[in-house]
Amino acid sequence: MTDIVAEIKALKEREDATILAHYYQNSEIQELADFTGDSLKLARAATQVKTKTIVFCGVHFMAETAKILNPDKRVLLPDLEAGCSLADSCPADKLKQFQDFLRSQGRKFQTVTYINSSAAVKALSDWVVTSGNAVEVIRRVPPDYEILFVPDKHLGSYLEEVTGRKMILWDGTCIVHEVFSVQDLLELKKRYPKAVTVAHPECPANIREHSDFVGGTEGMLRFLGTLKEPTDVLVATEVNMLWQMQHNYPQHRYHPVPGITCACNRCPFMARNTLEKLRDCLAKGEPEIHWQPEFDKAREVLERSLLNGPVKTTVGD
Ligand code: CIZ
Repeated sequence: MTDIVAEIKALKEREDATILAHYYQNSEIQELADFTGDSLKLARAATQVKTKTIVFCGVHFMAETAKILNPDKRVLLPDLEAGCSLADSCPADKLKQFQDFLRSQGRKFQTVTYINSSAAVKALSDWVVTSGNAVEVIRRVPPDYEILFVPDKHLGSYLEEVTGRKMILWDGTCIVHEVFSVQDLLELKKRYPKAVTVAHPECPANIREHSDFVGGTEGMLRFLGTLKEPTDVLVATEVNMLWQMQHNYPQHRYHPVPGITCACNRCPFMARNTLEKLRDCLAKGEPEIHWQPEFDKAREVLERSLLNGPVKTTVGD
């Protein structure tokens, strides 16, 4: 065990803390976390935590969600600047303006919001979805309502295809999934003709249409478990996911699909969390996510959407 890992473990004991880490965190952080998962799994895990403190190794909206679901716990995020391009693409005041405009046109709609959004945006929503429960939640929207889907237009268009529900789509994208190069994917397919391709639904349609499986990170892991033979797998999602794949299904060989401008697809926001910052936030008890007035309304929406009953249908199932 390296010195810093030993330090973090000792501080975790001292501070009575649980470490939750998203699959897009670097491997050292995932390795020492108590729970790893996608947003849905981690949001649910956050409600089961027994310790007084949760350290959320992920991005801001995820730590905020953990706090909203656990008002009495102290929730720490190693770097407060760990943001999200999707959340930034949909400011609450712009969403409110657009909702008011639709209402002024007499449109009857419900707002379905991807979890990659601020609490203020969640508070303006009817539903919050993750890549793991979006299909199930969209089936709960009454058929006589239109759906305003925010903020990810690619995930929204994928959900339109899967559910057959036409949606009004917000014009937001994830900077990581937006930049996969279809040319490089086709090159990789030539190099590994027997490979299967898995892509996240935040990818544009030109990547999804060349993929054998489209789904969130938990869905991807389940899919890999169904492959009978050791297989070459081309992966179009954040590159740290490969560690989790390798960890769970070491029999396959994983190849990241590169982005247009770089050799890998690493989320710069997720990468802001490091072992050093994790140690320091445990030692100092900050940065901490503090309760905000909009959390009360966001909590109602999150509980209704994420915690009510078991998830039966997931993206990619
Ligand atoms: O839902 C999540 O955690 C995200 C952002 C991606 C995924 O599919 O896990």
